[in-house]
Amino acid sequence: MQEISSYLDIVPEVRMALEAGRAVVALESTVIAHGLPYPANIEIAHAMEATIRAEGAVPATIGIHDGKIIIGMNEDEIELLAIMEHVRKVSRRDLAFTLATGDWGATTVAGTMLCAHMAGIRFFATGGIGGVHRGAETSMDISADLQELSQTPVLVTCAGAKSILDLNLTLEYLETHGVPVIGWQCDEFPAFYVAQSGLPLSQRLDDVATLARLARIQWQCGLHGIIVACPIPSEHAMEAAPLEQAIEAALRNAQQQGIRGAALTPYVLSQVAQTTTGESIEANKALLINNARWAARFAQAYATQ
Ligand code: PSU
Ligand code: MN
Repeated sequence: MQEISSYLDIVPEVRMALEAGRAVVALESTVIAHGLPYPANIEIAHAMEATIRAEGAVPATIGIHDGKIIIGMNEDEIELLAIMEHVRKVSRRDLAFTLATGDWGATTVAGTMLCAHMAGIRFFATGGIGGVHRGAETSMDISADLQELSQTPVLVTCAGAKSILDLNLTLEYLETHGVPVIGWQCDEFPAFYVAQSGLPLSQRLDDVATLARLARIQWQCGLHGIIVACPIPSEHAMEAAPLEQAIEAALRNAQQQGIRGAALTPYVLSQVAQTTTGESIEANKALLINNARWAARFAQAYATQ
């Protein structure tokens, strides 16, 4: 029987950092392949890595190719994912399939958490998590990201979730499944492009030392994922009303065209980016870099605690 590690291809820089107990931050690849248009996707992927390095931590962009989970994709691999047409979107259910077929795969939040955990990485930066979709009471479309958070011990730094989702139901689901949602220097769940959602969080932290202590306790107690929700920096935040119009139009189009399941999130993201003519891409970039910076600081605080 093969070990898990025979499916992992951990680049030397990441391997050495992990062995030395240094700070490593995982990055997802679905945001590159399916979340943002070219060439913004590739610029942002590099900018996030550079931000993590500038904080003294090691980035590890995770993706799949040729039957291996790549932990620390190189520039060429990131470029390929960014331009390729047919990249599989890999959540938990897709991992074995993508490894078995040798396809290219971009990992979602769930897929990245799972692979990061296999490699021994505890910290992960992304933009927004998946969640409970609007209308989930009939469609049952609930992102596997939420289940993953309830079973895999990785801390996910994000800007909350997009209001293409039902954010209230998303928080309810997370509470039911025992996932802590920490407001990072904020009292409300952030709504991605918009700093506030009107939904209060009961747990707020302002300093990295307490956050690192919380993470250690969570994992020492055998508990699993943690969400740290960082609002988009105010100078890049968008106005809620036009965004809501763009989202509603995109959801109507999706319904008319019968777009459902795993294709729904990428479709709505691209429609919203088109109608907000690039403003949403700039905001997306700003919040991803902000999250990368904080995730690196959290990982550093944890490593040196
Ligand atoms: N939300 C975003 N941008 C993204 C995603 C979500 O604002 O790129 C991606 C993430 O990879 C997330 C996935 O894990 O979409 C969720 O997809 P689904 O709803 O099919 O689980
Ligand atoms: Mn879904």
